[in-house]
Amino acid sequence: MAAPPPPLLLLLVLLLVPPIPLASSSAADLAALLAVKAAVAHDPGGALSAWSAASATSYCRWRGVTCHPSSLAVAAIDLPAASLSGALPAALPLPPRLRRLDLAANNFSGPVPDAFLASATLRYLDLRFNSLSAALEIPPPLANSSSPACAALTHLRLAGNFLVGQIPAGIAQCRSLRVLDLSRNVLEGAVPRELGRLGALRVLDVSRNSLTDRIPAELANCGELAVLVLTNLTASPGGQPEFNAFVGGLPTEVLAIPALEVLWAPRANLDGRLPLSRNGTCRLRAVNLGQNYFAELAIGCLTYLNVSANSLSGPLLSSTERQCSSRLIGDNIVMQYYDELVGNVLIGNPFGSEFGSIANVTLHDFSNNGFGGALPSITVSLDRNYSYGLWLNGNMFNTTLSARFFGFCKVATGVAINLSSNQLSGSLDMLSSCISIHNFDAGYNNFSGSIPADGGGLHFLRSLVLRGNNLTGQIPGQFGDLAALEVLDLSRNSLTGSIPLHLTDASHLQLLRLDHNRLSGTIPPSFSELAQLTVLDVSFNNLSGDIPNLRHPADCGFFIGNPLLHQCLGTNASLPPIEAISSSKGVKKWGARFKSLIVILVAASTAIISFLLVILLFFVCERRKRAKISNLRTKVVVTFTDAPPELTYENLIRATSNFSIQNLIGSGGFGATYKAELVPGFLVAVKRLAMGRFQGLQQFDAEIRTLGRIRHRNLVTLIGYHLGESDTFLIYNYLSGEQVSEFSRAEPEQQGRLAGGSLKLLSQPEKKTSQHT
Ligand SMILES: *[C@@H]1O[C@H](CO)[C@@H](O)[C@H](O)[C@H]1NC(C)=O
Ligand SMILES: *[C@@H]1O[C@H](CO)[C@@H](O)[C@H](O)[C@H]1NC(C)=O
Ligand SMILES: *[C@@H]1O[C@H](CO)[C@@H](O)[C@H](O)[C@H]1NC(C)=O
Ligand SMILES: *[C@@H]1O[C@H](CO)[C@@H](O)[C@H](O)[C@H]1NC(C)=O
Ligand SMILES: *[C@@H]1O[C@H](CO)[C@@H](O)[C@H](O)[C@H]1NC(C)=O
Ligand SMILES: *[C@@H]1O[C@H](CO)[C@@H](O)[C@H](O)[C@H]1NC(C)=O
Ligand SMILES: *[C@@H]1O[C@H](CO)[C@@H](O)[C@H](O)[C@H]1NC(C)=O
Ligand SMILES: *[C@@H]1O[C@H](CO)[C@@H](O)[C@H](O)[C@H]1NC(C)=O
Ligand SMILES: *[C@@H]1O[C@H](CO)[C@@H](O)[C@H](O)[C@H]1NC(C)=O
Ligand SMILES: *[C@@H]1O[C@H](CO)[C@@H](O)[C@H](O)[C@H]1NC(C)=O
Ligand SMILES: *[C@@H]1O[C@H](CO)[C@@H](O)[C@H](O)[C@H]1NC(C)=O
Ligand SMILES: CC(=O)N[C@H]1CO[C@H](CO)[C@@H](O)[C@@H]1O
Repeated sequence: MAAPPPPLLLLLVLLLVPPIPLASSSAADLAALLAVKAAVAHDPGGALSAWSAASATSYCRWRGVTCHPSSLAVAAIDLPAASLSGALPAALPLPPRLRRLDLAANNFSGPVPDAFLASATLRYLDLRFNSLSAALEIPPPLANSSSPACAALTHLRLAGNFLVGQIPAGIAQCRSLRVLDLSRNVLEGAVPRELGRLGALRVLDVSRNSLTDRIPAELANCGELAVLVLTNLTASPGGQPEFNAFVGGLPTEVLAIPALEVLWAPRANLDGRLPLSRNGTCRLRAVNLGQNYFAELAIGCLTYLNVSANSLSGPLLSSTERQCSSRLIGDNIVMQYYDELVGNVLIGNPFGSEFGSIANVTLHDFSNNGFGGALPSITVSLDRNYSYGLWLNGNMFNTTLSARFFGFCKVATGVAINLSSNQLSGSLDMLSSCISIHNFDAGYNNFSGSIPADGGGLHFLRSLVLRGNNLTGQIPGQFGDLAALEVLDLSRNSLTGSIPLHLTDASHLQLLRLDHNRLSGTIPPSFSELAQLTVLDVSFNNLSGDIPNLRHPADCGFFIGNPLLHQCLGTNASLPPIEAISSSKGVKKWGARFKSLIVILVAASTAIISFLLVILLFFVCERRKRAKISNLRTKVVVTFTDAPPELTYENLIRATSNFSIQNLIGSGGFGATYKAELVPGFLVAVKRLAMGRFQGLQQFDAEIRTLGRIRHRNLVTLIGYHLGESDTFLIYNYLSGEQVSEFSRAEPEQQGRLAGGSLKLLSQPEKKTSQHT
């Protein structure tokens, strides 16, 4: 309870602390601090244990509290990640001269208190990753204040809460805002055009909400805007998925904001042209518009460009007309966003780890579009020590490799190229001119001729994938000279001759696939010396002789289809460890023998212990696996009354193409809605709730409660739901246009009853469940 401080105590404060320029504010400060304390229901870490009326005289020394240097006025409260929880009352007061409030990563609930956004002194407000709910409202300015509400606020960070309703247009009053982060909430409606009045805005992040509508061209008035994040796909497990689905294209004016450096909007349902102007956007460095419907493109000076999986077609023309630095110009906050966004999207991407740090890499991803014709000659202007990654896979390029195409190899420190799944043909000879190549994937094309032997000069080559072409001739032994080579995949060609012995000198080889060729002869036994070789696939050739003893357990499937090859004996459990081999090779002095005996003994006992551990681990894992499998089995759809038997989890996933954007019919109020045709003529609308595992029930409940309120033209009666570990959705009857208009003519009362009816069904479920196994 926010008890006012006892007057006696206050008097003590006044007497004991000698120079108090703003004595009157100290009472308000103390009251505000104690009100925060009172709102905290749980403080398992004891973060606020010293916050008590008993030590009121020294509140400036309470944990997390910072006072202005020359007064008792509280300037900052910093209690991030302090394990605090409790409901913040809407009327929670703030210390009158507070400039910074950081309560991020706690578990506060309730609304964003009015005073937080009404304060004329607060500059930095960070409430990210709490459980705040309700609609966000900008209150009128505090009484007696001459300045508008939130006039001083530069950072407003509310990501990772459960804020609902629309983004309030009133945020435009917060004239000083530089960073506005509203991501990962359940906000719906449009991005308000009033945001264009925020002249100082540098960062706007609205990703992972349920926003719809057009991107307002007025945003272009935010002349300082450097980072614009409309969607963000990489969700951590249990994190909130992306439901923003906008309408129309990106306004040209927004793309032309001179300060804009990072534009992030993958799978945002955007379409139209992508007018990256060649003139004005030289600052633009990172653009992710993957999985949209853009159909036309011009490339600026982009350090990161991702337009994979759009509808782009025609020839790909490079249009970098003038030199611009590859470096980001922005301040720390821009760099931070760049690292976070680009870094995250590259996790798990085999090219991503190629160059170590993303700081000195330019990446262009044009994959999975309809580009055709000749390979582009891309002019990248790279600063010193920059590497270059280029994805052109999954297009329809149909020419040969040319010297012009490899032009960037001369300026880049390292190069990675993915050309897989095109219709390229001709020889691979040009490849040897790209000395800086690290990673080259030209699989599933129609390259022919032999593999260039001077590839032995590509000393940085780490991964070479040429599978699924029409290559003939022999495997050049020169690959053995490549000390960096880790992956060599030449499978599914028409290679002949034997496997060169010299290949086994590529000591870092991890993966070697030579399957589905016409190789003959024996497999060099010295493959057994390659300590890192985990896959050696030579299946479906014409090899003969023995299978070498490999360091890693041999998978007999990698040797089948070679009728003359001796029988595969499976794992290599009998092979002694490397140390034992090397010492037995050495000079055979008595001491050395004794040593090797010890080594063998130690190795043997280690092996026995490891064996036991492995068995133990196997049983533990097996139990886990079983538990997991039984979890997976509970993909249950609960249905009401007389829902047809086709209404199963499996069918829903299939009928929505795994919630593909093609089936999206709307988005808003807690999630996105998809149309699904379960059997011909039987349509349902599936509303997938935007939430992680923790918020699940809470939001599910809220959805059921607000069902009556929500007017979605395609939602009428709830016929079932699925409440799963990672995914929850509601299933409604899908009404055609006619039925919808009939429904909207119904009396409000009737609508209420309809929703009430669904509710009742939920609470007394005469339900049947369909089990998916
Ligand atoms: C946060 O608080 C809510 C109650 O407000 C509770 O249901 C939830 O479990 C808490 N979450 C965590 C992670 O502590
Ligand atoms: C994007 O999502 C990733 C993964 O959840 C997260 O780490 C990152 O902070 C998000 N970035 C932005 C700018 O929202
Ligand atoms: C670039 O500038 C030139 C003249 O400076 C102008 O003619 C052209 O239209 C501009 N291009 C774009 C895409 O803005
Ligand atoms: C481009 O975006 C897609 C998703 O839209 C992602 O899978 C891919 O890894 C991205 N490419 C790069 C080079 O980051
Ligand atoms: C390559 O594709 C273009 C269309 O993109 C087509 O006009 C041309 O005939 C094709 N060339 C070959 C050799 O297939
Ligand atoms: C990037 O390049 C600059 C010089 O161009 C160098 O100082 C810096 O160390 C490089 N960083 C990395 C991670 O390679
Ligand atoms: C170039 O970058 C690599 C790492 O990417 C670094 O090890 C090297 O020192 C850099 N060289 C120069 C000249 O900056
Ligand atoms: C190249 O792209 C294909 C998809 O078209 C993908 O399967 C392959 O893993 C990519 N290669 C590398 C090295 O990333
Ligand atoms: C592959 O190239 C050869 C000529 O080298 C040609 O005869 C064949 O038709 C091409 N195949 C495809 C699928 O384009
Ligand atoms: C491979 O190339 C030969 C001619 O070099 C051609 O006859 C054959 O059709 C090609 N195979 C494929 C699958 O394109
Ligand atoms: C397989 O190799 C043997 C010699 O090792 C040869 O006699 C035989 O003709 C080859 N078979 C095929 C189908 O090439
Ligand atoms: C200086 C001034 O405007 N003071 C006013 C502050 O607000 C209260 C009521 O909220 C008035 O009583 C004061 O006169």
